Amino acid sequence: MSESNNHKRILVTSALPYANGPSHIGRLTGAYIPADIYVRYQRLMKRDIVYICGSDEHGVPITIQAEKEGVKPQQLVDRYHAMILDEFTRMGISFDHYSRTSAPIHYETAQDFFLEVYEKGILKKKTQQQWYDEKAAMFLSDRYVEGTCPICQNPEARGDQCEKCGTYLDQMQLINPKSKVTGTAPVARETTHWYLPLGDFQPALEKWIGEKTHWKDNVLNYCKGWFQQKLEDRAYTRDLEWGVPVPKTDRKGNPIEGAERKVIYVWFEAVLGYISATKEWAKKIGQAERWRDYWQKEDTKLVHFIGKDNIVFHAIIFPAITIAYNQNHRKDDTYVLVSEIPACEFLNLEGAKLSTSRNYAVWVKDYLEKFPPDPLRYTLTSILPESKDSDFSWKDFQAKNNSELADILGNFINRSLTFTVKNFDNKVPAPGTFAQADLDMLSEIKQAQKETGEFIEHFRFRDACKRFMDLARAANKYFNDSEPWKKIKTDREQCATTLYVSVQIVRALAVVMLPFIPFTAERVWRMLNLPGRAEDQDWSKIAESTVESGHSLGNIEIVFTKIDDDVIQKEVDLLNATIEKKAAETAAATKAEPVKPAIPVDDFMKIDLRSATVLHAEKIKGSSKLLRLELDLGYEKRQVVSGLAKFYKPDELIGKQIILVANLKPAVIYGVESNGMVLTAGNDETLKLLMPERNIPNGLRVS
Ligand code: B3M
Ligand code: ZN
Repeated sequence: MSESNNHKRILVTSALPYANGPSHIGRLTGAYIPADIYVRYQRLMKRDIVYICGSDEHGVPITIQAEKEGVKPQQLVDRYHAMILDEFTRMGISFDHYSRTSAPIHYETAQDFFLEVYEKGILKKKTQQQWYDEKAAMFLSDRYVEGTCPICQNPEARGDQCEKCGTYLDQMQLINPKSKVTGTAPVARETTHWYLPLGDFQPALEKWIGEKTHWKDNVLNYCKGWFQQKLEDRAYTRDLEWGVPVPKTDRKGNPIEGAERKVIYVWFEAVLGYISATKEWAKKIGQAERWRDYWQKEDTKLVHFIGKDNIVFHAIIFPAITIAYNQNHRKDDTYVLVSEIPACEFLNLEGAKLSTSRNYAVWVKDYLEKFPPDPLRYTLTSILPESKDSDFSWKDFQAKNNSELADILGNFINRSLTFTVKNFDNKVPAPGTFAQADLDMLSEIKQAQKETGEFIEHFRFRDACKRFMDLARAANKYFNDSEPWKKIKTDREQCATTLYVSVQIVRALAVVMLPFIPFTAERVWRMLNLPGRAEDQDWSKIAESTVESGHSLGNIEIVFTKIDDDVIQKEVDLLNATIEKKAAETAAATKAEPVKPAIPVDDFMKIDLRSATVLHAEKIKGSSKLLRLELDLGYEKRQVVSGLAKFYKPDELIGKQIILVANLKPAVIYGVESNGMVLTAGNDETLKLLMPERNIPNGLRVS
């Protein structure tokens, strides 16, 4: 997987976070912590690397939040852009440049890509139905409409994507759509958009991904799934006010009919944000054309760090747009395709799903008010959801801080340096003859440096983190076994050797820990009183470089403070309080209806409930609420009329098993005879059919 040898330079991107709220640890985990480790390591390897990111400031996630907060979208993104950047900075995420998609240079880039594919005739202009909210008088783009996912039945799938199963949806596929704006059921109305015919690019994409045999399974499996379903046309534009406008004229000045009030779909421009941010970076460093090296030279390794919900956009959509752009284009203005997509799975919190809307999260700014950044970086790295979802718990955080960072790493650094300062007049002593244990320890430094580096190159950050901590483990053992506190009295020379070797380990640790816990690394570097910064060192020379005998050490401080149980308990309580508050709110919102007067059990036994399967369902003419169902009760067939039309499409009911009140007197509803009643729960908004948990024979008596 490590292709660095074939590449002259590396461009690393982290997903552009929506500037619609503060960051929580889930956001931090997927795309930023691992990227930052990778980048810091590559810098130490002296590779040509640029790390790019920025705020994603368009799309419905922004406008919905702006409406919620009662501010203009621009005000919203200005506030959160600054806040998110500040949080990243304080967590030590070391972007070379952090831009934003409302920057003029981004508009230019996004419009240039649109025009390139538009003018080549690749885009298809089509008039199709979209969900329209009559009350709000607007088309419901993307997250403005929610409904049931046709694939996994998640009732809260969004108009663009189902978060639960990851399916990239066309909003018209949603079952029981509902407007997020007014809560009403939308109607289908025609509108015209430009579509990218993804299907036309499928052969090229399949061939290209076919060569990426080293990619992570999660990414490859997602892609395979989409290819199997066949890629379809995807709308490149939206009916929205907020976003990058569709250009009104092409590059020759000819008008583009129908461009008014249309913007480019956020995902089709946000991915180009990586390019515009690189352009901005190049300007910033005074080499305006430098961005081309990273985007337009084939020996660039482009690495996208993302969360799994963004895979389709980085592995299919962005490459498709790029292939479309490059087609029959000047050779000196074509773009590279992504080389690596180390996508992460999701992070859970104390065994439950993180949720911004329920405020069930650990917010970065809250965390930073109480703890330093490095223990969180370390904990998140050690539990990174690299191949499956993982879980953050405060207890685990405490254990990682106390038993690993403080007891192993911090302890070794402190005891070895303090001992040197006290017994050798603050100076690194001259070593005597190296015994086997000393030599073994010195070669462990080399081994740790090599293996940690290899893990990072292969995007195995958990293993890398463990490997670097193993060096500290080995160092502690070495220090214990050498017993310098005894040797100082019996064999001063051997004691000096142990301390000399220990100082070399501390130095090596400062560099090896840097990608993971950069703040601590620099502190340790200062304690060693070495010139420059830890981040300026050369990773590949860690084992060769030494701190000379006679060198004076700096001020030795405790590097990690232990965290007490009660401090951790407070955090756990805070999360529990959030859950309880939400539960109380939900309970209050669904106030229990009063229970009806008691009846003798015999009365209940008079009701004959039976299982039945829906054989056929259709709308009843003239009614918007009623469906006519034909049911199979095993021993007979029945016809019933039920008020399900608002909640279920006839087709989706066929084959479903339901529970029927089988001995109701027949009634005629809308001219159709109904012989029974289907059991449902919920109100006019939330109605659901009751169904057996698994299939049972039809006609079974239910009690
Ligand atoms: N803003 C989604 C997200 O924040 C989206 C990523 C864009 S990457 C180009 O998860
Ligand atoms: Zn789904």
